[in-house]
Amino acid sequence: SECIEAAEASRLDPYALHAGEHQLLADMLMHKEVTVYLNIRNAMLRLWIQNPLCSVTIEEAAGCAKEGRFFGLAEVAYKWLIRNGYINFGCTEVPKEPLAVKKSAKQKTVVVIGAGVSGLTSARQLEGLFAQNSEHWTDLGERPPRVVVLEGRTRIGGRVYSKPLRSQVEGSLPGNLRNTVEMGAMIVTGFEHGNPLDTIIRGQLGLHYHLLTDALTIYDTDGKPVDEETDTINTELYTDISDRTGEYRAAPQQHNTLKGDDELIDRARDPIADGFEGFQLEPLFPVDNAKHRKPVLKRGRRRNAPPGTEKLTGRSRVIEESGAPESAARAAKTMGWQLKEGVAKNQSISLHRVAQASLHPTLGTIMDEAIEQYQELIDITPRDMRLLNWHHANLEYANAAPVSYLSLSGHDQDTGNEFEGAHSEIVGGYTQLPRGLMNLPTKLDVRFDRIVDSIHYNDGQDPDLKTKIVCIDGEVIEADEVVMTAPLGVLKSGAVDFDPPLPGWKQGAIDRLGFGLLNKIVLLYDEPFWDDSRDMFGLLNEADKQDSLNPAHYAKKRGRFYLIWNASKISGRPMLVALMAGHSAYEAEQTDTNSLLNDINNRLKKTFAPKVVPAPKEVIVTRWKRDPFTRGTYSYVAPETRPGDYDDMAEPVGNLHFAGEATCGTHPATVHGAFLSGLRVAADVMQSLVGSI
Ligand code: 2PF
Repeated sequence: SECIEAAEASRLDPYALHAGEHQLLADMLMHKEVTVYLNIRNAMLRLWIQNPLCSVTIEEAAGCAKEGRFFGLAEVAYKWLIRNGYINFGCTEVPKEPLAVKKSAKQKTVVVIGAGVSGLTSARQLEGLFAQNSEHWTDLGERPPRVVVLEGRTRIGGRVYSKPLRSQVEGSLPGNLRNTVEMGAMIVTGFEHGNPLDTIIRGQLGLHYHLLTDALTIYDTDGKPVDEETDTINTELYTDISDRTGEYRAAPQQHNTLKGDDELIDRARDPIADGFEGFQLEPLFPVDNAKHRKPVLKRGRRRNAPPGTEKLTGRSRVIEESGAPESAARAAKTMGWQLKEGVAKNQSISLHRVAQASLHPTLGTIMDEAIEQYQELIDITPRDMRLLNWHHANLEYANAAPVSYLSLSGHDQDTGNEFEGAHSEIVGGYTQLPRGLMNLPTKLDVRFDRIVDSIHYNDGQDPDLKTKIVCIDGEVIEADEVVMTAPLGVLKSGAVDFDPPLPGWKQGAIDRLGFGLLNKIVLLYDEPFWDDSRDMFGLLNEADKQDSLNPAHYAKKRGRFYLIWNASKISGRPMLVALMAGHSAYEAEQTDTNSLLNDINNRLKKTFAPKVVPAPKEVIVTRWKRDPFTRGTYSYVAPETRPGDYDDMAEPVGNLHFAGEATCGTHPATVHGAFLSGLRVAADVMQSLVGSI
C-alpha cells in the first residue's frame, strides 16, 4: 500500500517501531496498539510523501487515527516524526502560531558553524522545529531562539560546489540556469527510491535532473575498447574476490524493537478492539541513548539495483549469505576462466594467513593477496591486471582512499543502507540544493567570511558559563548551543581550537577515522567528440614498473582518469570530467595543470583516433586537499577505526553538537548523509533546549 511505501521511502520499517519510537512508547503500549500506532504513523508519512509542498497539520495527523481514543497515539507519532525530521522538513512553510511575546523579549542563540549541506539543513530544521514548538518559549516569556550560521568561505554549499564557467552560453539550459562545473558532489544516489533529498530536489524545489545510465565502455591503454567478455569475466573475478573478503567483515549491530501485525499493516487495518489485553510490555532492550539512531534493519523486500549500478558509485554490493564459498578454481571456471594445467577444481585460495598477519589488516593487502593466489590457478594477463586494477580504482574513488588505506573489517560498514534505483545529477548544478535550503521558505541568517578560530563551549561543569565563538578576525559571537559542521579534515588539522579540549573519546574518533581525497580535471569543448548519449567511459592504466603481473605495481597510476564523466547534460555544454582517485588524487595536488592536461590529452587522442581531439576551451582542476575549509574530500573507515567511531562523532559534548558527513555512520561520505546528520543534530539541540517530546 502507499502507507507501506511511504514508510520505506522514509527509511522506517513499516512493521516495527524505530528504536527512538520504541524508547518513547515501549512501556506505554499494549501489544495490539503497536499495530495501531504503526498504521497511524505510516498514514502520516503517506500524507507527507505525497505532497511535501504542504506540511502535515495536527488536524490531518489526528485524522490518521481511525478512532478518537487513539488521538493520543497520533499526537505522539506526529511529534516524533516532526522532531526527528521525517515529516515537515526542508523548504516548505511549517504550521506556526503567531508570536505571543514582545519583540524585545529574551531570546536564545544557536550558532551553526558551516554553511554546507549539514549546516544549512540543521539551521533550516531548527527554524522549523522552533516555529512548531513556539509555545515552549511563549510559556517562558521568551521568543523562540534565533539561528545564526557562520561560514568561513564567501559561498554556501561546502563540498557541494557548482562553479560557474567563465564562458556562459545563454539558453543552453532550461530556465535561467548558468553553465556550471561540479567541483564537489555530483551524483544523487538512489534518487527515486528512498534518498531523502528526493523530497527536496523534486518534491519541493522542482529542480531538473538527469537520470544516469550505467552503460560503460572501458578503453585499454592502446585506445581500443575492451571486449565485453573480457570485461565481464574480470568484473566477476573482482566481485568474487570482494565477496571472499566479506568473511572478515565486522558483524553489523542489530536492534530489536516492538513489531506490529504485518498482515494488518499491509491492509492498513487496526486489530479488533476486543481482546486488547491489559498488560504492559517492558522495553525489549535497554535503549542506549548514544546508539538509538541505528535504523531498523530492512525486511527482505529490496528491489534489486540495476546490474552494474555499483560502477557509478564504486560502492560494494550487499554480500549474499550463500553458505560455504565455492572453491576458487570452480568459481573461476564458472566465470569462464581457463584453469591452468594441473589445477584441480577443488583447489582454492586462502586469505587467513595474510588477514591475521597484522593487527589492522587492510582491504588492499588482502585483495592483492587474493589476486596473487588466483594467478596460480588461472592465467591472468597484463590486460586482466589492468582491468582488476580499474576496479580497485573505482573502490578508491568511492572511499576517497587507496584500497591499502581501508579497513578490512569495516570499510563497507554502511553496506545495506544504500538506496535502490537509478542515480541522478542536478541539471544546472547541485548548489541549487543548498541554495534552496538557505532561501526557502524564509532566508536563513548566514554570515560569510566568518572563519571560526576557537570555540569556548560549556561542557556542563559550570552551568552559568557563557559559550563564545571566536573568529580569526577577532569577532566574538555568544551562543547557547553550538552546532559544529566543519569537515573531519578540518577537525583533524587542529585549525579550530576547542576550550576545554575535546574529551578523549571524541578526539580518538576524530583521529582514528580516515579523511580521504578525490580530485577531478574538467575539460570544456565546443563540440563533443565522444558518444554524447553515454554518461561515462573508462580508461585503463599501465603498471608503473616492469613486472606487469605484480598487483602492487598498479597502485600509483590506476586511478588516473580511470573514469570520465560526460557532464554535458547537467552543464549544458560539451564537457568531460575525469576523475583522479587513489594515489592519483594526491598526485594531482602536486602536479601543475598543464602536465595533467597534457596527459589526459594524449589519452583522449589515442582513444578517439582518428577523430581530432581539440584543445579544451576551459580547464579546471580541483585540489581539495589544499583547501583549508575541508583539507580533503570525505571520510572513510581506516584500519584503526573502531566500530563505534562514527556514532561517537555524532555525540554532543555539553552544548557543543556535531553534524556533517563524518557523523553519519549509516550514510557517510555523501550529501544525503550530511543532510540526515543535519536533521539528527537539530533533534539533539531540541533535546538540550526543550527536553524530550
Ligand atoms: C565550513 C566550510 O567552508 C563548509 O562550508 C562547511 O564548513 C562544511 O560543509 C560518495 F562519496 P561541507 C559519492 F556519489 O559541505 C559516496 F560515498 O564541507 C557518491 F554515491 C557515494 F556512495 C556516492 N567551514 C568553516 N566555517 C567557518 N569556520 C571554519 N573554521 C570552517 N571550517 C569549515 O560538509 P557537510 O558535511 O555539510 O557536507 C558534506 C557533503 O557535501 C559530502 O559528503 C559530499 O559532497 C561527498 N561527495 C559526494 N557525495 C554524494 O552524495 N555524491 C557525490 O557525487 C559525491 N562526490 C563528494 C563528491 C565530495 C566529490 C567530491 C570531489 C561522491 C562521489 C563524488 O562525485 C569533495 C567531494
